[in-house]
Amino acid sequence: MAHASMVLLWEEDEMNVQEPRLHLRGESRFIDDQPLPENLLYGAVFVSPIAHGRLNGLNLKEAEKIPGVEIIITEASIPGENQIGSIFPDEPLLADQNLHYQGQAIALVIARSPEIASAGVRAMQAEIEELEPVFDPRRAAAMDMLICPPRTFSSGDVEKSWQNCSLIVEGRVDSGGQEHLYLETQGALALPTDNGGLKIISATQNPTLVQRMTARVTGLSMHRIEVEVHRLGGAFGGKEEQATAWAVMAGLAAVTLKKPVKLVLRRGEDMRCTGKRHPYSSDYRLGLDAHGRMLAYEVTFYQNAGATADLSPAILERTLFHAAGSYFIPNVKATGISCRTNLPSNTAFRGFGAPQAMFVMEAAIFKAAAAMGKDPSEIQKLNLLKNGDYFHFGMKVEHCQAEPCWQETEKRFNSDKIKQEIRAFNREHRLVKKGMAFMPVCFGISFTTIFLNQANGLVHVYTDGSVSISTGAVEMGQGVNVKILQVAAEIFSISPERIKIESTNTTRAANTSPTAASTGADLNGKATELACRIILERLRRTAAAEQGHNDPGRITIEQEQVLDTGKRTDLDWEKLITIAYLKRVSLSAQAHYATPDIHFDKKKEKGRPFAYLVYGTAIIEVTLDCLRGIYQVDSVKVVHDFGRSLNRLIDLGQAEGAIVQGIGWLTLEELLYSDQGRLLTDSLTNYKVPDIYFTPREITIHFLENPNNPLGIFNSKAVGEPPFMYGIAVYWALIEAMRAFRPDMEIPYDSPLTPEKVLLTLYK
Ligand code: LUZ
Ligand code: MOS
Repeated sequence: MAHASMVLLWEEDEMNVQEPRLHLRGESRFIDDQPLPENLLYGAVFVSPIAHGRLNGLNLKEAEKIPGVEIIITEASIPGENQIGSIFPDEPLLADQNLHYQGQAIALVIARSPEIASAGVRAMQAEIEELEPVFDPRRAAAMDMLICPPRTFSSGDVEKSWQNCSLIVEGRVDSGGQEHLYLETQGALALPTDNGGLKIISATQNPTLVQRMTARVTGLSMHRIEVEVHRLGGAFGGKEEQATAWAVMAGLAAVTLKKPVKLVLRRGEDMRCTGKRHPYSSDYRLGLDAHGRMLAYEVTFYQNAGATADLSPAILERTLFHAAGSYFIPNVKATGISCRTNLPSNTAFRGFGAPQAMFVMEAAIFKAAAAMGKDPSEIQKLNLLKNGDYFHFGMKVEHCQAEPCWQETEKRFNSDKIKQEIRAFNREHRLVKKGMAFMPVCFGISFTTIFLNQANGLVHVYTDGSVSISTGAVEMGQGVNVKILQVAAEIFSISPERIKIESTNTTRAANTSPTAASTGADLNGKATELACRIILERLRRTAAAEQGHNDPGRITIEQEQVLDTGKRTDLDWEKLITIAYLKRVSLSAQAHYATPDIHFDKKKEKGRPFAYLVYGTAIIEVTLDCLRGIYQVDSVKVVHDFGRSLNRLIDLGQAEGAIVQGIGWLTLEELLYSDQGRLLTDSLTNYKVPDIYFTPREITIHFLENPNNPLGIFNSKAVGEPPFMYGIAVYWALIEAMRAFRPDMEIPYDSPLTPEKVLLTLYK
């Protein structure tokens, strides 16, 4: 089937790009924009004002007196289990006696208006005995406050290798957290149903988790709880696990009162109460030979998990998988320690632990390069993964695109010339300096939790020839709905206008995995493909019978025409559907897809956890004002392996967005807390994200030709997360510019490199 049609689908067929258009124009309906049911009640949450302590009493009297306050729900009024932890049961929905972070939910006030609910919250008082909080992951580790036992992934023998190294560098590297800043804050609308059950409209990446946890907390069975998800206003991982609490609270209140309940967080609340990207503090030791070949790498990651497990163990696991970045190092020992601290529980965020690992690897390379007087890119290039290498977790490197991407980047963007120009510029300018750095990325695609790599798709063809598709994929602005629509249009060879992607709903797609790990289009697209093929096969048999033979192998459908041995018949799509219906042929199918051949042995810490890997290389150039510490990103130039892109415009948008978000993580975005664990940067006036002025002047992304990736949908490659890590180059580009101004400066290995930190470092 002509691939051109797919590109047209996007570029010319306006009908079918409604979703992104709505988003772009601000016309998407979020939870807060839903039409309001009658008798709607509103929730507000009373949260812990301290980071660590004991709750000795709660005074509800004043709040209960306020007219319009309907009920105040505490842990004592929970009918089922007060527990929403999914990896470990360590997370009560509403606090019991133990308070573990500022912002932890203690009680839920339900009232006739949002204002009354907030007034109710303000009127509440808690009797609290304060305990000493811990915020530093290393301190937590020293106190043995761990989320789970440490894990070590290793290959070769680092201990024996140090003696073979001609250079060993070591050090400590820190990277900060990151606020997701999805446009739509956390929220849910819960509606009681006739049968004593619930319908919850939730802004979640994980409708099945909301369903399961609401069942656990309310005591209802899962089949009584229908979770419906419309298009989200962004998520970035922030709604993989942490959309759950608010949806469960709304659901709990709705079943308790038998009335609809809405709970939507305000921006400040959302920023203060929900978790972020995990800050990491890490120690490494890297050994190299005289040429700069990396021989041994030992690294220990202290992950600041916050107060509960949430997804931290899975995130730490991905950190360990990506410890060596895009490089082959024969001896690796990577240890991950998930540390429990008195902060809101940190959670999934685009990259899921991999960016933190790769930042440490790049820091080690930078330090080694500085010690050897080499350009870091020499070491990077020399050590890139190649076919036939093994990852330290035992997976063989195949179809490797690390070197092709690197070489294409050098060639296409003439990196030698860029370097020369920067040197010339820096010679001529005293107070303004430029810098550049490379960043190769290698990112594994699949949930590292193997069982999550499954999806199902439900396809109905209606008698007018229109098609309805339901999967577990959640559209959050990443374009997964358009991609799934393309899959069905391609398999049936029909106009995309005939196809509708339905909302994500647990009644139509059961037992779903979160839309996460960049796998949404692959897993749900493949399930959709299988379901469409089942129906297509029935249609071909129907057409064969209609043609007077019984050889479905002769029948094809091309652009809505039914062909027999390549020749046009008088059947078209609509006629064929009508005939199939009259002949009592099923026009619906459901299919299940599970990624084949992935496995991991957690005892040996070896296996083949990924369906495939995504590769690419970026160059980032910056200009630094050495008097003020302010800087701009001049360009980002990338060669990226999209496989055979399913939709170039969507993929480009994902890559550009990820790159800018990655740059933000390493530069402007700084989370500051009071010494009592209160988030100080809880609004957009004091938490800076890249805006249109800070966005790189130029982002050029070249699509590497790579048509063969059978485990990606239609040979494409997953795109959501991998480009995030190109942003890491900005840190080293800035350091290069700083060193051009002050060669003897002490190099900071502590992200983010805010303008303030640049200035203080330059003039220390
Ligand atoms: N979520 C998850 C993820 O549960 N497992 C993963 O491996 C993963 N990877 C990236 C992003 N989200
Ligand atoms: Mo995720 S970090 O929800 O893919």
